[in-house]
Parts: sequence; structure tokens; C-alpha cells
Amino acid sequence: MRTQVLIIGGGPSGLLLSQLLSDINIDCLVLEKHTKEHVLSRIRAGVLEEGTIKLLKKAGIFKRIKEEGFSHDGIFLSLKNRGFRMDFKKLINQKVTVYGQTEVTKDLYELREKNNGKVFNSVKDVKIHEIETSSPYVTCKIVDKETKINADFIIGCDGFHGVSRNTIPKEKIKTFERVYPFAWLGILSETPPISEELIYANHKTGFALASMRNENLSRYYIQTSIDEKTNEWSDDRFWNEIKKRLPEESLENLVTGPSIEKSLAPLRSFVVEPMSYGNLFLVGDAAHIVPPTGAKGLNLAFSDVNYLVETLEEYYQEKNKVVLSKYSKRALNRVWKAIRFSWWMTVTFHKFPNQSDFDQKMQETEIEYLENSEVAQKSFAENYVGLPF
Ligand code: RFL
Ligand code: PHB
Repeated sequence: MRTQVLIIGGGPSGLLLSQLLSDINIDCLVLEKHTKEHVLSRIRAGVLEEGTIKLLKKAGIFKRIKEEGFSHDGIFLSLKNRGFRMDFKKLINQKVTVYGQTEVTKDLYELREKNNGKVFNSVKDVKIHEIETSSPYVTCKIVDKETKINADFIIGCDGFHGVSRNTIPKEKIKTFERVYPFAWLGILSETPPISEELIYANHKTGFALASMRNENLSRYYIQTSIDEKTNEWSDDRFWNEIKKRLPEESLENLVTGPSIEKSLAPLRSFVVEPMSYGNLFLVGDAAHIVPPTGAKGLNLAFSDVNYLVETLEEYYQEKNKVVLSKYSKRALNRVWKAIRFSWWMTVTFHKFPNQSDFDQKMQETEIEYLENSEVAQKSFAENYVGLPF
């Protein structure tokens, strides 16, 4: 088998990349380790930036986002059970859209199927070869049949635990990492959301986030220790804990009910530099991880996709390998800014083990400054709605 661009990973970034490349007549195929059902069972991101929406529109999947997504002009931040609103529309005339990653991925799968895109699921033993040469290839098992696929380029869209990044010799890349000493316990519940907009809360017992998927589907998270077991968190225990952390004035709107999903996510900041090696390019979580506090991971994966499509388009027009080095530079420039914002949100809103009184005061002062300074709010808003790409 042969293709121009071989994409490893059929998550949101792999699927979007394959659609946008097909749209400009670059031949590509996607190899995904899991079944489509498994990929669509993962509950992850909820907030889409304007740039992401523009890119999804360009790819041709806006209908359902427009009908079912929610435009949010602001968010609430809360300190010591008292909330205040950040009005993005008033501050910078921008908004975000609440529409789940699961739905984005479903829309992308449907579009690839409609356009006869080549997406292979349940592909095992993906191995990358000869990325330093001009004839890289991948070997894998497609429905238990050993397969070799030659390509011009191999793209790692295979997430943090994929194979692509680890194919690059250690001495050719530098990694930057911070692992946070806590996790997020998230639940999905078929109850109306507590608030029309998201609430991010700093509380002495830990961070809490109230988010949503639709009028009757709420998504809540609380900070817990990393070694927590989800089966030790009954729904009652979760609701009691989150009630302590959210703003007091919102609690009268809290509708509790059984959870339909419960999961624990560790928090980490991670970047690999550069984001390419030879004819291998890394995209999204394969190259960088942000803690979910800033709602940036999926959006960042999609801005990588945008830069890579532009780079590959230029390459195939000009057949000049020099243009390929632009991708990593352009992507990293934006990645580091999202890493900074997500790190800042994380260290400002979470309780650290043995946090000193001084550190506590710094968190409180950061949030109070934000509440009272329009300049600080504008800077926050610019980052939260997403820097342009
Ligand atoms: P994904 O989604 O991990 O997809 C990678 C795909 O590659 C496949 N794969 C392989 N395929 C073939 N061979 C192999 N050897 C393979 N190894 C892996 C996997 O099966 C998978 O299908 O990476 P991608 O596409 O880069 O997308 C990144 C996003 O998923 C991620 O950044 C976001 O979910 C992060 N995130 C959020 N991002 C936002 O922009 N806004 C949010 O509000 C937000 N909230 C979140 C989040 C992530 C969370 N968790 C669970 C980490 C909230 C949470 C709780
Ligand atoms: C979500 O709805 O899952 C969500 C929203 C905002 C975040 C993280 C996750 O910052």
C-alpha cells in the first residue's frame, strides 16, 4: 500500500487532519488502534475556541455545532464560595462554544465515512520505520493481516501514550514536563446544569468545575489526590464534596442525580521540542499535554492541524523540503502560550499538598486582582477564548 500522508491515530486531530488534507487533494489514510465505538465512548473536552469553530466550519462540520452547541459570552470564577463573572463579550467581543469532544469526533467520523475517507480501526502493532529517509513506511496488522504502507510523511496524531513520539531517538528531542500532585475526578450526570456558564472554583478543600454538555447533561469535576479510586466515590460523596466548593449563591440551582460516567484524570504539562523529526510530524497530545484547567488541549491539537495542513500544502505545491521546518516553529510558538495559561490556571485554582500560607495568599490575590482589574480580565479573556492561529 502507498499513500502521501500516513496518519497514526483516529482521534479528533487525526480525523480532522485527514479531512482537511483530502479537501486539498492530498492522499492520506488513518490507522486507529481502537474501534470507532471505543473512540466515541471517551468523555473529554467541552469548550471550543473561535479558531477551532472556524476550522471545523472549513472542514464542513458546522451544522450540528450550530444547532446543538451553546455560545458562552463569559465564565464565572469563584473564591471562598463567592463567584464573579468574566464577560468575554464586553471585554474583547469574543465567545466560546460548549460542544463536547465526543460529538466533534462523531461528526468527523461521519464526514470521513461520507467522503469515503480511508480510516482503518482496530489496527494493531503499528511500527514506524526509516523516518530519517525519504522512503518512510509503517508496518501494522489490519484485521490480523500483516501490512506495509509506504508514505511521503508519517504524522503522529496518536496521543500522549502513542508510538510516534517514542520512535524519535531520545537525543534528538528535548522534553519539558511538570506533573501536578493531584487529579480531577469527573462525573457526567443527566441533570440540568447548575449555571448557564461554566464555574471554576478555588476552595480551601480543592478546585471544582461545573460544566455541561446540554440542557439536561451536566459535567462536574473536583480536585482529588492522584491515587483516588473511582469506586470509592459514591454519587452522594461526590455531590457532598462539590457542594462545599462551589459558590454559595449557585447552590440553590444544583440538581443532583445519578452519575452516568465517572473517571479520574491526572494533570500534567508536557512539551516536546521540536515537534518533528525527519519525515515524522507530531500533532496534538502526541507532542504536548496541558492540564484541562484552561480548556486548551483539543483546541491546541486543532491549531497544530491547521499549521500542518498549511505546511504540507506549501510543500506539495513547491516540492521544497525547506518549508517543512516551519511547522514545528509555528506550532510551538502557540503551544507555549497555551501551556503557560493552563499552568497558571492550575496553580492559581488548585490546593497543593503542604501549601504554605504565603502560597495561599498569592492565589487569593491573583483571583482578587482579576476580579477588580479590567486590564487583567482582558488578558485572561484573550487567553481563555484562544489566541489567534
Ligand atoms: P487523542 O484524543 O488522545 O487521540 C489519539 C488517538 O490515537 C490512538 N492511538 C493509536 N492509534 C494507532 N496506533 C497506536 N499505537 C495508537 N496509540 C494511540 C488512540 O486510540 C486515540 O484514538 O489525541 P488528539 O487527537 O491529539 O486529541 C487531543 C484531545 O483529546 C485532548 O487534548 C483533549 O481531550 C484535552 N481536554 C480538553 N481540551 C480542550 O480543548 N478543552 C477542554 O475543555 C478539555 N477538557 C481534556 C478535558 C482532557 C481531559 N482528559 C480526560 C485528559 C478534560 C479532561 C478530563
Ligand atoms: C468539560 O466540560 O469537560 C471541561 C470544561 C472546561 C474545562 C475542562 C473540561 O476547563
